[in-house]
This record gives sequence, C-alpha cells and structure tokens, in this order.
Amino acid sequence: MTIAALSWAELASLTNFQIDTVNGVTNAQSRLRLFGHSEADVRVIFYRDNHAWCPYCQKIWLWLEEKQIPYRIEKVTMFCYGEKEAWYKKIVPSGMLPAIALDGKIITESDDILIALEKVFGALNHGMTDAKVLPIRRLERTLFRAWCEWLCRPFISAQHDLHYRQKFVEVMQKVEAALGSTPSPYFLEDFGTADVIFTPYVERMNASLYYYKGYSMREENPHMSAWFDAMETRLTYRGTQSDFHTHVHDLPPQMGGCYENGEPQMLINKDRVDHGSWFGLPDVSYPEPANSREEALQRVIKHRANIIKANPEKQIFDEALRCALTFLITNEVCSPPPESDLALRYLRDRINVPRDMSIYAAKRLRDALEKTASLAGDRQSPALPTRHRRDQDPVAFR
Ligand SMILES: N[C@@H](CCC(=O)N[C@@H](CS)C(=O)NCC(=O)O)C(=O)O
Repeated sequence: MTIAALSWAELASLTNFQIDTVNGVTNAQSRLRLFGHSEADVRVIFYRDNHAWCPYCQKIWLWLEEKQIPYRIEKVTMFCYGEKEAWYKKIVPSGMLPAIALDGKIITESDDILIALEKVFGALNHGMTDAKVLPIRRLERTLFRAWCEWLCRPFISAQHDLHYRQKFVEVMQKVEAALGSTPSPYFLEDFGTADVIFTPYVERMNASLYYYKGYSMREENPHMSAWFDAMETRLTYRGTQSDFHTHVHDLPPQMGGCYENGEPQMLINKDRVDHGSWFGLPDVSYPEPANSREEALQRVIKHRANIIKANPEKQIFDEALRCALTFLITNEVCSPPPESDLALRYLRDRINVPRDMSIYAAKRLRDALEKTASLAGDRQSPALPTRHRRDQDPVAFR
C-alpha cells in the first residue's frame, strides 16, 4: 500500500518544531545570541564560516556558548565553496576565519581570540595560558600533525599507510593517558578550555579516519569514547556537533586531499557513511530526541524553494521531495515520480550538520530520501567534488 504525497500545507501541519535561536539552546541558525541579556550588552561580533565547516571557528563558537557571552554572528564564505565577501576582506584582508570584533577591535587567529576573550570575560575554568592547559594544547597539535600525515599524504602502499597509522596510534595513546589521568572524562578535573581546544579536530579525526582509513577512533580508545560521551551531555557541544557524512565530504577541499587506504573495513565504513544506514554510526551516542523527524521536516519546509531550485532535476523534485517527507513524518510508503532517484539522492548527499539541522534529524532525512529514491531507481548521483565544494555556494541559497 502506498499513499499519495502530502501537500506542503499538509506537511506543515505535521510539525511544531521551533527553537528560540536567540536565547534557546546552541544552534547553527542563530545570528544573535543573548542568553537572557539585552542587545545593548553585545560586545562581540563573531565572524564564522557560512556552513560551520571551519574547525577553528567551532573552537570560538563553543567557548562563547559555554561562557554565555552575548554575541552577534556574521557568516562568511570560505574559498573552497564560493567567493569571499568583499565587506569581509575590508575587515580581514586575508579572508581567514575565524575573527571577532571585541568592542569594535578586530582580532584574528583562534588562540589569540580566546586569549583576548579571556581577558575581558574570564577563563573557562583553566585558561589558555594555564600551566595545566599548555601541555594539553601542545598534545592537540601533535595529534593534529599525526592525523594530517596519515590522512592527507597520497596513498603509496599498505606498508606506508601502516607506518603513519602506527605514528597516529602512538600519539593517541598519549591522549588516552592524558584523559585517564583525572577521574573526570574530561582532560582536567572539570570541563574547560582544554576540552574546547581538542573538540574541532578530534570530531574531524573520528569521521575521516573511519571513512578513509577504516579506523574507528571513538570505538578503539576507551577514554576518548568517554570524552565524546561526556561532551555530548552538553547542549552547547550538541549544537555545534557535525556528523560523519558532512565531515568526510567537507574535509578534502579544506585539507588539500584525504586519501583512502582501500582496506576491507574502510570500504565497508565508506559505503555505510555514503549510503546508510546512518543510524548506529559512531558519530553520535546520545539517544535520538523524540522530535528529530519534526525538526527535519520543519527545516526542509522553511527552505523548500531554494532546495528545489538548487536541484538539477527541479521539474520532478517538488513531488519527489514531498513524497520523501510524507514517508519521513507518517512512515507510510509514498511512491515518488519515475526517475526521481537522482534528484532525491542529490539532496541526500548535501544535507549538512549542524548547518541545516541536528545530527539525528539529518539521519532521518537522509534515510527518508534514500528509501524513497530506492522506489524510483538505483542510480547514484555523481560523487561529490573533492577539490572544491562550489555545489554548496551559499549564493544559491540567499
Ligand atoms: N591559525 C588560524 C587558522 C585559521 C584557518 O586556517 N582558517 C581557515 C578555515 S578553518 C580559513 O579561514 N581559510 C580561508 C577560507 O577557507 O576561506 C587560527 O587558528 O585561527
């Protein structure tokens, strides 16, 4: 039994999802964060990348959210997906992100930004220059370099790959020891700056090594696993958290290439991240919220005009998309128009977390798009580009 696609109005009546972007939980859609303060209290403008791909921006974002500092957000295009805004180049000629304006003064370089913010608003527990934090900051950079060497050097041989894997695992053992040295799941006794510093890249390491190397960082390292679980208890982190699918496809143009090792486990992982099932992947471990389908539905309804316009098969996509959303929200099978498999998979491959929606909402939406697409055919859309991501140019969505 299949049902007809619901209309946009019918779909809209099936979601009540709403968030308070200004005073509510951490979210990627907000342009202003007040945490109960008034707009007159805003002293910080935070310039971050439009898609929330930039790791150094996530560091600043998480810190501001944890400290509940009132701030305004200005979103800027990264070179890898579009043209840098002229107004931003006037403020920051290199175009680099992140930056902040603090009482009107522009500051760049994420570490300098945190140090400047600490001077005005106080540290997040142990601060950037604390004697306990400094060695953890150095360890983070050591892990970062070991990750880059393994992931971003062209694959030459299994032996070569194994060499860099071993070097990475050696540093990872030091991270495990550091995490295990306090009773808390965090780097120090309590959550603080050290955890914020580690967050962006371990999230990206977890995704990329799973997909390109068949190595599950979160599952293979018990202290790291407990650290991720603890981070996910924080609504601040959940709001900035991305997923495997987003990261593995946003990293190649940013890193200048990510290289597969072709091992059997890697091939299994890659297929799973690209084609599903997305449930149970080690990119998240907190339980799925009850309203994840409603969230996905609300987000698509809000942006449907642009989502349809950006689709290469826009003529048939309106109905196909309504079919997938009908299935998403009612769990009733809805047959999409013939040959709409490519159009549905085009969107499946471009849902971004947390830019578009939270992690479980994205899993639900990808799942509904894939299941609906499979009723129309088994054609896969062309692989996502790796040198640039201009398919994601925000200009198309303004
Ligand atoms: N050392 C800098 C690094 C910042 C950086 O590499 N930013 C990248 C994005 S993560 C950037 O702005 N690249 C220019 C662009 O992609 O448009 C910091 O810590 O802030």
